[in-house]
Amino acid sequence: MTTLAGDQPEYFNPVSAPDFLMKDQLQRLQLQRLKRIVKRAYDNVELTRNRMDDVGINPEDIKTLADISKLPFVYKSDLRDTYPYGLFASPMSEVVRLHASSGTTGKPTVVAYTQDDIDVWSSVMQRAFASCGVHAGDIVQNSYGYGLFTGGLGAHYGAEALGATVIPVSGGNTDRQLMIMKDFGANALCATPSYFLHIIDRAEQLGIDLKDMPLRVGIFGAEPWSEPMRTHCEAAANMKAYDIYGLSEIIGPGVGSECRCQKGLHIFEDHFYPEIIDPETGEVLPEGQEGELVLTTLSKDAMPMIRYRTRDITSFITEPCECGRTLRRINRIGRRSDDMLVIRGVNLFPSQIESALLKVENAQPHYQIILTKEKGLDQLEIEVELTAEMFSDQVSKIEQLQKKITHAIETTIGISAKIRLVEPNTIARSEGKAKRVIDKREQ
Ligand code: DLL
Repeated sequence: MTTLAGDQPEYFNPVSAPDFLMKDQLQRLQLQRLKRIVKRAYDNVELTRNRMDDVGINPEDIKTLADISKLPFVYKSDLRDTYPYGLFASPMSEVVRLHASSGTTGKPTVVAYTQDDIDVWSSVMQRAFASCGVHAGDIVQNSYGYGLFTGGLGAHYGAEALGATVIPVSGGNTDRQLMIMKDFGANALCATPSYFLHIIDRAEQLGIDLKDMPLRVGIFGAEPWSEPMRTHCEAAANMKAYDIYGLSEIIGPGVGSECRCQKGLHIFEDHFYPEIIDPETGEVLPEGQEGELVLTTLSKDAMPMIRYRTRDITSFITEPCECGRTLRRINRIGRRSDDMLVIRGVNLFPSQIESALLKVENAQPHYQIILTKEKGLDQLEIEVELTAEMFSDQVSKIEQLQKKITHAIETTIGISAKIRLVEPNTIARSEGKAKRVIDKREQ
């Protein structure tokens, strides 16, 4: 059992108490909330009512938690088709906040919150911080973007509710971030992992050793990242790096979070009911099998999501966690079913490149995948950035590195790739989610 500072078991902390409910208590609460939210969606959202009528199911048919599998799914496209307010279950007079996620094409998808929804969101974020070992009195530098993106305000409200001091710096202006981090004494940092990578690089260029900073905890999420990346971040700043998961459609950050065991993410199941399904057939998979995460909001009033298809691929971890939390855990989300690239018939996920690069000494996880077509055949080129140090090295050393990277990547992905080493700082840095793929095949 991990303990709080002061040697109290974590479950003594009132913030974290709901993480330690007995299984039957939790399930009773889930069922009670599920019945209420299904009825609310049926009564107030036309799309839900029509879909449920189509399959001949009524809110009264939900008698057990297992009955959830009888309900129809909701897809991202449903948010687009009912843009902007078509899935709201509350009148606008009760909606206190809107957020939106920028779609890759056209209109964003809009999400809504009542004051109660904002309070639930703050409470789950508070629990997420607590499970990563952030306490009242800590100084949290919040480098998630503020605005329509849920990262900034989600982390902000959670950290304030916890009693921490928030620095609402948002993303970008990295030199200033570093100055603030040092001068204000930030001991926790919220950022996307790719932005933290950028912070590490910039610190190195400026001759700043992050290990001398008071940073103790990083709360990283909003995009896939890997175990080797964790090791890299933790070593660079002598800190602990935790994974936090969430999505706007469900609430924002705070759907799930790692605890101090760093072995998977606990889902805050009293508010978000998770299922893992076969993305092809839609069937619920046996516990432990990998598939698509489907989430139901159990207490979100303004915009209930019943069986929302996240497209995120993961699996449940079946053993209980050493931290004592009874909340179910999922494995890190390494990929989405829709970010799979098919190259010459072989499936490739960008996160595989990150893992391969981090296995090669002196290679940097700054990369970009460029896809083109030559004579009808897919061509895969991967640009990988050199460090300033390597760049000034002998040609033979650079060639050696190129060979090692080529080998590491080809053995990971199983097809040949052209590796192009590029000058330091030539690949665009992200202040939020990294864009790793440039697909020129359709143009
Ligand atoms: O990214 C919410 C968030 C903000 C989460 C800050 C964590 C921290 P969206 O912009 O709607 O919301 O994007 C949601 O991002 O379906 C996943 O594909 C991906 N994602 C989020 N967290 C993780 C993570 C925010 N820890 C989409 N690991 C999700 C992998 C993640 N992917």
